[in-house]
Amino acid sequence: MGLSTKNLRLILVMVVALIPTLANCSFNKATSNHSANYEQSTREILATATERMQNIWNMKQRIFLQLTSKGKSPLGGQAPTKQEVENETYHLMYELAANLSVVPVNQLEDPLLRRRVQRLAKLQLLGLRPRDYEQAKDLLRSMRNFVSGPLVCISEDCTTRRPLAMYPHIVNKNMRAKHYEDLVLNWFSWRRAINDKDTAKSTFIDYVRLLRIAATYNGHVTPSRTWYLNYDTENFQAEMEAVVWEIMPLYRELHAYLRHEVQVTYPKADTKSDGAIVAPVMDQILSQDWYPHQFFRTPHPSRQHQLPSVHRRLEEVLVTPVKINKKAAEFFESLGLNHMSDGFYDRYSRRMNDDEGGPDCKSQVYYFPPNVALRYCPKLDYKKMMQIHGTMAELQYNIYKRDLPFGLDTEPCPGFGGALAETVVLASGTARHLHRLHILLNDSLSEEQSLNRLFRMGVHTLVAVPQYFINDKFLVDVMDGRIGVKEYNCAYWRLQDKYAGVQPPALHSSKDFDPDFKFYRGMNPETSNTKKFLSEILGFQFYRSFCLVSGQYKPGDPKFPLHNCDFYDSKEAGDMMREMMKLGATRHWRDVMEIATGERKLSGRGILEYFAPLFTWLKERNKQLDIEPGWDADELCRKE
Ligand SMILES: *[C@@H]1O[C@H](CO)[C@@H](O)[C@H](O)[C@H]1NC(C)=O
Ligand SMILES: *[C@@H]1O[C@H](CO)[C@@H](O)[C@H](O)[C@H]1NC(C)=O
Ligand SMILES: *[C@@H]1O[C@H](CO)[C@@H](O)[C@H](O)[C@H]1NC(C)=O
Ligand SMILES: *[C@@H]1O[C@H](CO)[C@@H](O)[C@H](O)[C@H]1NC(C)=O
Ligand SMILES: CC(=O)N[C@H]1CO[C@H](CO)[C@@H](O)[C@@H]1O
Repeated sequence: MGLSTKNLRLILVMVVALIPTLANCSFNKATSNHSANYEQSTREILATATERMQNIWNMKQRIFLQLTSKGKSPLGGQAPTKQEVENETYHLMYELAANLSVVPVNQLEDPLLRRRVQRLAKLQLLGLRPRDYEQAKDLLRSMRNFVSGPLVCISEDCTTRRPLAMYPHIVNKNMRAKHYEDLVLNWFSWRRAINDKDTAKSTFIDYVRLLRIAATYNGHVTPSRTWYLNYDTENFQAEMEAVVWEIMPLYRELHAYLRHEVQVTYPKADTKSDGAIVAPVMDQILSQDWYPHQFFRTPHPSRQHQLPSVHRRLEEVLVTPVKINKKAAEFFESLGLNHMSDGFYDRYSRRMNDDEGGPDCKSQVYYFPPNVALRYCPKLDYKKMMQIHGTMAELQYNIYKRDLPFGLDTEPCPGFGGALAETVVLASGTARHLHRLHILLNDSLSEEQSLNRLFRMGVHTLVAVPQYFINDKFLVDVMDGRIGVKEYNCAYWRLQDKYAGVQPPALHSSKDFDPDFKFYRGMNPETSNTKKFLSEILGFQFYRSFCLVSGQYKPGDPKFPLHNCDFYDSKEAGDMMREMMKLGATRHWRDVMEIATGERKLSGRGILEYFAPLFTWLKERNKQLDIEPGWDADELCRKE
């Protein structure tokens, strides 16, 4: 394929398409006749594309059936490979976007058709020319390898031991580490391993270059418009930042308390008395959110206030993974959503092989309308139990949106489905829900236990959210040229300082390149930090709404706090969820979120109300300990 084929074809098609308009430019442009013609030809393009998409879905279905039938191919013949599906999808989306980009959208009268064209005519990486697209995939593969490739030799000890991967090996090591020196050593070892000869940095630079090219194809002068494509908002970053500041008072209290714990445990973690927490320790804090032997103290550390262990009862009650799946599916049936039939479990629900996905395997949802399918992780514990509720939410979403025309059968913006899933994950983990499942005897925890649980949830959520934002902002500011190559690293630390109170473990310079592994993971639009941020924030907003409408959250009533809300059985919540799912991408995400929240903007309100008791406790505790929340910027990065 020649370099400029796409552009050349674009120009040709454009000229042809413009002729009727030009011939009649002195007349009212919106004559119904032209729009009828445009609509007609647009529908034809889309019909052909839908056929090709149907073909791709069939390929996916064959892959699913083959994967899950122990090698036998139930439909006969060799199933296609994942690469073939990817290739077909790429070519379809790429050609289709080119064909649709010349449709005069404003002349289409049918709003649904207009929206389909708008969504399909602009692409992110898929809009790159074949050669660039291949390179983008290679770069993403390299960056994935930074995270999970066995690359790291700690203390140069690779003659006797296998090299380690950041995830999961080093993350697990850090979780268990007891000495500050080890945390720091691991921190440096990984960065040295991936950025030897500037590999990490130059990979990142190459990738950003491609993101910029993708943006020019969309006609976006500001490249981040393409990165934030389906958020369809003038300055989406500003909206995210506003949320970060909204929850900052809570974050600062948690940060101050954690810093105090750091000083007690790791006197050597010299914070230069500016109040920031050292990055390797902050990483450990995040990895220990649910770890029973964490170094920081929960609000009520004594044994009697520990969270009740649910593991044994969970195994007794839920017995098999299939039973967990059915219980999770039942949650949605109780809301009045789809019933998952026996036919579904027979044909479209399959267990992952034991060797697949490792100890922390994640269930997968397949979408090949008219069918949807599930491959589930056969593990049995509290975390998996909550996660499978999220997976079932995704399955429900796919069932509702599969009737929409191709192009609109997606979530309205990346992370929206994740936010809906988050609500059910939150509900399923409450004492009230575990009591309903006969796993806990009581439907509420004691006040002390409750606070301990909120604290762990707080570490899990509140420490992660600013990191999603920082990683996303760093990428976008580089992409848009607000950060120049020479200042990458110092700019990164300025963001860490400003939004999270985190600093490097030693004086660093612009020669280093220090982003963490989640930064690289977020380079893939499928798993972007933007998407994670939105799922988390919007998830709490939805949760609050579902809990209010179901009467399971009554502000001011200590019997019905938001953090113990289980909206199981609430038809009102179910109606909202169904209505949103059924809309797919037919409307702007703000219109869709408004159905449940009555609001059209991201807000930290859900998070703030959920963690309100923790906030109160932290403020009092910090006062008692005479801890001043906040930090001052220290110059810990130098230009060289
Ligand atoms: C231009 O549009 C007018 C009004 O719809 C129509 O009557 C006329 O035939 C058109 N002329 C050409 C050249 O298409
Ligand atoms: C990828 O798909 C295109 C268009 O469908 C096809 O022409 C090409 O041969 C495929 N390439 C590979 C490597 O499968
Ligand atoms: C795009 O247009 C070309 C030329 O009309 C056609 O051959 C091709 O099938 C179209 N592809 C899609 C996906 O619309
Ligand atoms: C359930 O917990 C509440 C609050 O801790 C307590 O008052 C109540 O006695 C407990 N009920 C049972 C049956 O243990
Ligand atoms: C409203 C209008 O002008 N309709 C005309 C569009 O063109 C067709 C022929 O292609 C006419 O039959 C319609 O009357």
